[in-house]
Amino acid sequence: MRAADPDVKSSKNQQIPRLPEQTPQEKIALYRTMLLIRRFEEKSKQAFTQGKIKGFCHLYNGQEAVAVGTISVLNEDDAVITAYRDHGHALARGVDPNACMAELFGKITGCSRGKGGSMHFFDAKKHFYGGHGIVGGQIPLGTGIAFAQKYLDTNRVTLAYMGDGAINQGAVHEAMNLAALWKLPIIYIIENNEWSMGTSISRSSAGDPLTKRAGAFDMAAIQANGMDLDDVRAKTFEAVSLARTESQPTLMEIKTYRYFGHSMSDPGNYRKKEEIEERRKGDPIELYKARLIEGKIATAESLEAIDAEVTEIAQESYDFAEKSAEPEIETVFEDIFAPEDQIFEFRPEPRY
Ligand SMILES: Cc1ncc(C[n+]2csc(CCOP(=O)(O)OP(=O)(O)O)c2C)c(N)n1
Repeated sequence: MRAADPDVKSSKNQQIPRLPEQTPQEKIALYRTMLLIRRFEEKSKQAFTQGKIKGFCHLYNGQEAVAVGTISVLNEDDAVITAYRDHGHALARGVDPNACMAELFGKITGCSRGKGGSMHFFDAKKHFYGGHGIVGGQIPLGTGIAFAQKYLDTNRVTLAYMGDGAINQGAVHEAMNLAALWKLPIIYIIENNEWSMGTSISRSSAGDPLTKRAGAFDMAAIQANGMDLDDVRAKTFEAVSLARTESQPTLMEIKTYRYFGHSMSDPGNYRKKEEIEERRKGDPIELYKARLIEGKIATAESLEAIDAEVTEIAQESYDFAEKSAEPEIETVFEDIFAPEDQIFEFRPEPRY
């Protein structure tokens, strides 16, 4: 583990496994997932403008390589928890695009039965634990999941994402302290897109890089380039290996950029068009596409066909959401308490 700051401890374990070589099919599949997220969100942007999606809608455009790269190194039963900018993480985790779009439309077929909306996607079967609207609120929850993973000897790990603004929340630091103290298998991922609503990072956060914060807890730290899928994968793999083999937490900072406003209702007057245009030149999907073509892993034509396929999936999800029913009024009283069989079982001897 490479420490991003001299004050931050590196792992003592020299036996960190190497990121396995990917087959061409696996690489193409990651391109497909990034493009699916992009096309899905273009469709949701359109639906919002048409008034079919109500409430908030935070787009992930520009940040796709973060969710896809990080989640690609997980096992299927590892946990993912994130903030309200959650469409990309859910789709990367394999949540059904139809259920995601239906959730945006507030329909009963949605992944949270139409009661969560854009900020509260959820799919326990995929180990995707939200979608959370309170800035930083998902971090103590994710830490609790990692605690349970360790306590129950599961050998699973948790990825807990937050924005660069969330790193200043007190609860984030309380959670990181406990994770370091109890050696929990969690990776805290700061998606640094440089903006917290209309506030630039230079006006919100002291200390650069943000991974310096890990030093206070003697926690490993690492940075990645969020516009480069391969870099995200390699760095996340290091952190995940450390969590799985040594049960040690890591703080990751992934540098990225969002192309649209904070949410669909934000005209984004706080930054110049030229800034966005400049950043679009380093688009993670275009970069990866060029890499696939240059490496003769795929042809431009085959990638065009993938584009057509995922564009169709996005359209189908829109049609599915449109046709689906609204939740019945009685459902408002459902999904409030955990079902009996999901209640956490305490063991007499704690294992942390
Ligand atoms: C505790 C709390 N305070 C304030 C807000 C209002 N709010 C919503 S998003 C946001 C900015 C967060 O920015 P960041 O963490 O960088 O995430 P990003 O939107 O860039 O993904 C704020 C202040 C909130 N939802 N929760």
